[in-house]
Amino acid sequence: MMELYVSPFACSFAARVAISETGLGYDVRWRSVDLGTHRLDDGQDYLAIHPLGQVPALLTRERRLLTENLAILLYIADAARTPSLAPRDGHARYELLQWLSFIGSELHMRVFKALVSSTSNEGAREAAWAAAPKRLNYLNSHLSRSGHLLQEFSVADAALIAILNWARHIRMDLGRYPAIRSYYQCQLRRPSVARAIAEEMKLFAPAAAASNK
Ligand SMILES: N[C@@H](CCC(=O)N[C@@H](CS)C(=O)NCC(=O)O)C(=O)O
Repeated sequence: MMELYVSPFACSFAARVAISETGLGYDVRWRSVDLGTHRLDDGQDYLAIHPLGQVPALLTRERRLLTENLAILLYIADAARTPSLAPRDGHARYELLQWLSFIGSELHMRVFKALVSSTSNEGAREAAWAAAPKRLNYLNSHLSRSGHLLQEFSVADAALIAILNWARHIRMDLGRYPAIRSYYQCQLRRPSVARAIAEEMKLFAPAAAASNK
């Protein structure tokens, strides 16, 4: 059995969508991480598992720890032998890696991280807003020609949806990027995404209540 370390509406949301797409849920033990205290729901110290304290992390079927969204999403897709979720060869494989890398570095780290974090300073926020249009216009232009990042829904879409979930929270106006907005609205209706949102909402409410105490 795999163990997936997640936190509601963090970038680990992508792994939840991927698990739902593959039907591997029966083989996953979900471990909820409090990113404020770095404790698991049973009080265990998460830093002893992943020293960076970040989610997602995955204890694989082989009992080896994998970190980084890109690697975890590929592991899940490969474990399920679902080639459309992560093409195994040819140019599509490289395109998948290209988009996963773009989402992880250019969108998550360069733009969204400073905007969602409550501890980032004004300079970091300004730099993030300044970096946003070039990257979002590039993505918008790609999505105006295609309903998915690759030819079909892939784990790169799962990763992108996890990031776009934050747009409303940071008051990013997706109306300026109509193809991204309609892509996101369409993805919200996808059963795996709707299911992941419902599951994370159940985790989110108690976590939010605890942090307000
Ligand atoms: N490079 C990592 C980044 C993961 C990451 O930043 N996760 C955030 C949640 S979206 C996190 O765990 N933040 C808490 C922390 O850094 O302490 C990946 O791609 O998986």
